[in-house]
Amino acid sequence: MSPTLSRRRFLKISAATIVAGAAAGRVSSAIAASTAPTGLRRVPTFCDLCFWKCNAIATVRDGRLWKIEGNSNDPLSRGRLCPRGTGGIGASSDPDRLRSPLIRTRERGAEEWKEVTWDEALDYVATRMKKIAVEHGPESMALFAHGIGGTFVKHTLKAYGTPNIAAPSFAQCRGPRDVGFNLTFGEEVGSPERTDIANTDCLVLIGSHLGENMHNTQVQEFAEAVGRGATVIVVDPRFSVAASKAKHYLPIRPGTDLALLLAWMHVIVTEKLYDAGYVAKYGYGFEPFAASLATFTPEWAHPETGIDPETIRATAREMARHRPATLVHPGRHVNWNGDDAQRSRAIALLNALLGSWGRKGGFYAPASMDVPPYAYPPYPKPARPKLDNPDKKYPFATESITTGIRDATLTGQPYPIKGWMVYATNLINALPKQADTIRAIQQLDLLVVVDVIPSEIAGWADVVLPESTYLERHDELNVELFKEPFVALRQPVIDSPHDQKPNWWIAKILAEKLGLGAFYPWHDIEEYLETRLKGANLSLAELKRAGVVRGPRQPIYFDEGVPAEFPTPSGKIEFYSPQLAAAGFDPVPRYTAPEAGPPGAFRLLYGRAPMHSFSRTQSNRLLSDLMDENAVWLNAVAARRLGLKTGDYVQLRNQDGAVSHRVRVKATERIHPDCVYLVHGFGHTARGLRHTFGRGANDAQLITRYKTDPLMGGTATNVNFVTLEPAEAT
Ligand SMILES: Nc1nc2c(c(=O)[nH]1)N[C@H]1C(S)=C(S)[C@@H](COP(=O)(O)OP(=O)(O)OC[C@H]3O[C@@H](n4cnc5c(=O)[nH]c(N)nc54)[C@H](O)[C@@H]3O)O[C@H]1N2
Ligand SMILES: Nc1nc2c(c(=O)[nH]1)N[C@H]1C(S)=C(S)[C@@H](COP(=O)(O)OP(=O)(O)OC[C@H]3O[C@@H](n4cnc5c(=O)[nH]c(N)nc54)[C@H](O)[C@@H]3O)O[C@H]1N2
Ligand code: SF4
Ligand SMILES: [Mo]
Repeated sequence: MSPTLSRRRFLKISAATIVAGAAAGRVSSAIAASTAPTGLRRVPTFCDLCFWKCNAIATVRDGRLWKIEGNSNDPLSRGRLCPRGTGGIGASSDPDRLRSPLIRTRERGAEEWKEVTWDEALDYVATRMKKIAVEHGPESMALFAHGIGGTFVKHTLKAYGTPNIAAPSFAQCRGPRDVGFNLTFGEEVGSPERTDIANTDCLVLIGSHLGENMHNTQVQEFAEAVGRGATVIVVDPRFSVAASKAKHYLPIRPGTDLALLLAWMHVIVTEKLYDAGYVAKYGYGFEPFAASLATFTPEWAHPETGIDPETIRATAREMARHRPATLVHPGRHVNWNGDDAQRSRAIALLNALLGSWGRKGGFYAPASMDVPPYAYPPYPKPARPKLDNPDKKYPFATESITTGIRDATLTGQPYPIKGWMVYATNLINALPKQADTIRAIQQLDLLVVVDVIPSEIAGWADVVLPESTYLERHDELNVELFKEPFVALRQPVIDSPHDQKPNWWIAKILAEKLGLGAFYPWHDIEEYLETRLKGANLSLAELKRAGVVRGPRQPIYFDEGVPAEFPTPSGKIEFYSPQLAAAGFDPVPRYTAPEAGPPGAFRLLYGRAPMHSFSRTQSNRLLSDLMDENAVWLNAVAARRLGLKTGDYVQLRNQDGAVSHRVRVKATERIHPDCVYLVHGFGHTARGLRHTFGRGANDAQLITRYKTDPLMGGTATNVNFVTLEPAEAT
């Protein structure tokens, strides 16, 4: 059998010859060094500083981690890591790391612990999980897990019998986008996104702040697109790094993007600038959709968005001029205002008018290698269904809703949740309304946190399990669904410095202590990986050496023979959505103006800085050297009015009285006067994070309200408002 490629749903398997030979050839010079007597070792692995999973080569000199670089055979990193990836070695050497398992000695949240052995810690967890299963049923234990490292913990919890497993990447991030695209094309954009930035002639970024959002391949392709003269249109209330590269920058009033999208589509439809052949062939319900746009003129959108009608017309025409190689980027973190799935659907529809789905320079059709899953025994069927979305209240949710599990924990309905296992997600900073998270935690019989540092969520745990960092462990294989399919290996580069353990070991030993050893027929992780790889006719030895094995490039556009299939109910691109109509929602997107805040208050917006990931990297000394606190962006005119200047310290107070740590002002013309902006991840409150504790302001503390997306349960968080108060400089 030769390794095969599969394209989810719609590409026939084609005989494939693997390009591992080339891979091995190219990486061999790197790997040759691994046997050198100088003490220099080079070990391929993949990055974990974010979810892009770039392939990398780490160098160890005299037993110490020295550097980490991109693997030149990697289609994702293309040989270059982003600043976070390069600084990843600081995760291993972080002096604030968790060192051994801990059991709480005082009340929850007091952050006082005793060190215990792994045996004691996992016995403690297993005993309490068994008690929960007996007294309430295994469904009463929930798992929150984010990232590929959660694979084995999920496996253990499914074997234990719970269906309640969720990650913040759905309701707090890309869920509305995936739902909006699914309703329109029958497919999601995925991660890595299927955006063909490499070939686009016109890139439209609506809030996606590439360049600050450092998802590697996209940023590299964006830079290249700018270099070759592609038109860039950026819509953002903040003059982002991306905006500085734009031909057209539209400083939109926050929360009004759907009005702009409707006006753009109005222009494209009324001026007949759309791809009529594509729409006729693949579209469903175009007429009622087109009719619904009649009143959404640029003049109508102007007072809403603050964008003048001529700019709306000029940008719509420019997009149409470059079609189908125009890419209106779907964004990623899109839970902004509560109408987010509908706004994302409008983005999907605009792309549909431009004919960019399935086309070069638009959205390509990704493929992955076919690496069969490990043949485990079947999981027990939970006695009760998952409870995050009871009675399908959010009918179009495609994944579990973290905040739904939290709500059930608070109310005990539809059934009680008594335990949380938390793997690699800082729920205190990732979920809106911290107070609800903390109240829910107080109702639990058991909170277990697996983390690498003493994070905020670890601070509330009964048991803290210290994990080896990604540079010290194996993980599940990365079988990527991408432009070029590949399989990648994460493997230990160095040993863990203290008593930390990898997730697969923790999950396996816990399963054994729960009497679920039958779900771990493999002896160690290498045996597991070898078995999976054999199923694809690949070898672990090869992957250990090369890090990545690539499949040959497949057709990725309709023009190259990819069948134009749209797995919606109509089998077509749904301009008008009968599914939405049947569920009582707008079948074509409609705009509602965002609610205004209290007088004198600024809408709180937040985003990314190139050198940090979420709330996970601020204690990494290499990355904190590059940025060790955030600043609050404030419009320069508003700053003058308030008597504030750049560098002044302020506290932010929100509409409900929540107050931030002190933070410096960045007074700038580069932000709309209606809003202020913070980089997420600063303002840590966990005392064990000695280096970063209290530095900067924490957006999560100020997000005491959210609006729920009625289609899919996303928690929209750009609905909080703050005022600024002077704070002491020391
Ligand atoms: N360096 C770094 N890169 C990352 C991450 C990281 O932690 N660090 N995280 C990754 C992940 S998981 C995600 S989801 C992405 C998130 O990154 P993206 O999906 O690119 O963006 P968002 O976080 O939604 O949006 C932030 C931008 O939207 C603008 N914005 C806010 N409100 C509005 C509005 O009403 N209208 C418009 N048009 N714009 C608005 C803000 O000014 C800001 O520029 O980043 C990814 N990349
Ligand atoms: N206020 C606010 N909320 C947000 C966002 C925001 O910008 N602002 N962004 C939203 C988005 S887009 C997303 S995707 C989510 C992200 O949500 P999360 O993924 O929860 O983000 P982090 O805050 O980075 O939390 C990651 C946790 O994992 C730990 N960790 C890091 N490496 C490892 C490891 O190797 N093993 C283990 N076991 N643990 C590890 C970190 O120390 C940290 O405690 O948050 C969402 N929520
Ligand atoms: S984008 Fe940066 S942080 Fe994310 S995986 Fe790639 S190198 Fe690592
Ligand atoms: Mo995200």
